[in-house]
Amino acid sequence: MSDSSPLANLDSQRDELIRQINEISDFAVLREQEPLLVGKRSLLTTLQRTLGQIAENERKEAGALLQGARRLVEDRFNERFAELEMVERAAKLEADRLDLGDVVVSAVRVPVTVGHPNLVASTQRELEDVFVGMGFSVADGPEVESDWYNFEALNIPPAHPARGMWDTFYVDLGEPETVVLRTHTSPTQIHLMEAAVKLGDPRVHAVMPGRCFRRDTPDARHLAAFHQIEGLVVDRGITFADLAGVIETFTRAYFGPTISSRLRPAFFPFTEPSAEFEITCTICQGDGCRTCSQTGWIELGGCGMLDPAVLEAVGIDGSEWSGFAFGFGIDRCAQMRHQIADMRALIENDARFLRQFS
Ligand code: FA5
Repeated sequence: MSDSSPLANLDSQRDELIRQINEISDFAVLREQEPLLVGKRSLLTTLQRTLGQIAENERKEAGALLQGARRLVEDRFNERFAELEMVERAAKLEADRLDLGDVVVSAVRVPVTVGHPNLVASTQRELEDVFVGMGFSVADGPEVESDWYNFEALNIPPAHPARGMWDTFYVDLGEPETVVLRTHTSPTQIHLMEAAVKLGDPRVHAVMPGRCFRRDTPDARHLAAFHQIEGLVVDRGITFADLAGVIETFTRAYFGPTISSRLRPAFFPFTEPSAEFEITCTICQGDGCRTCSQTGWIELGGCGMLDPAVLEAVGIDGSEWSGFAFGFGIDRCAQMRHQIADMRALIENDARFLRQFS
């Protein structure tokens, strides 16, 4: 090939093109450079066009040389294309795999929380167990009551000052103050005694847990919607000693032998005599704290012997039958058993608090 031939530098031009191809390490760049390296705008295509300027006797050989150079460049280009395409695909797969990995990892990292009964519900069940163990059955009553069940049958006539003991939510059904959200579980006593009388045997030995409502301002030991467990025994020859024995047995069974309890004279219109039932405050162990208003004692409930007026209201002969009743706060029991300084924690749904009792 003469020095003046357009193909005089073909070998070095071919090597330069192969060097450029080798240098490219990015698939997108290689694709972008394709027209310049091996395509229509490439040096080899330009040289192809110069073949016409070469003397006819040399043209065939020149064409073969150019063809050989093109094949080498194109082979190297195709190899590099395949290499970089593979690298690109592997990177994409790796990115996809990482995405999936994240999902899997985050799914594993998120702790699986399993639900469990609320502390008040489990306390209610424990209290029921204690009383069932003492021979009581478990009954249940409506949360919406007529004025008669919540007050009148319990010896609290309209306008009686004792109504002030319970700040009541009324249900507006047209006639004012006739339907209430029950303020205590005591109306269930009336339902049970009525049912027993209907069956012709006034004997009852039952506890009645349930939700109650009062217009009480929530504080460390009060909620507006709370729970009580009512107890009722009607039989022949029941005395205050039976009541005191049941309360003492319950306290030891539920709170353990280290908790002291005491009965203090009190007034409830539906029991006579009546008492309030208190236990040592478990938050301060009796020293006095905010929860027990510095008294060292926490009131759990009220109790007493059934008032003859109540027996009469349900048609039970008070000269033949007698009985006692009690009503405790279930939330208050949970609070004291688990030393919860503020009862409002029971309804705040703070998972960190609730998890302690799973
Ligand atoms: C009564 O409700 C009577 N029915 C109890 C009773 C039953 C007396 C049978 C005699 C015979 P008292 O209002 O004191 O009583 O409430 C009893 C208990 O319910 C309280 O000691 C307390 O433990 C709980 N309690 C009352 N109000 C609330 C409240 N707002 N939040 C949480 N617990 C309460």
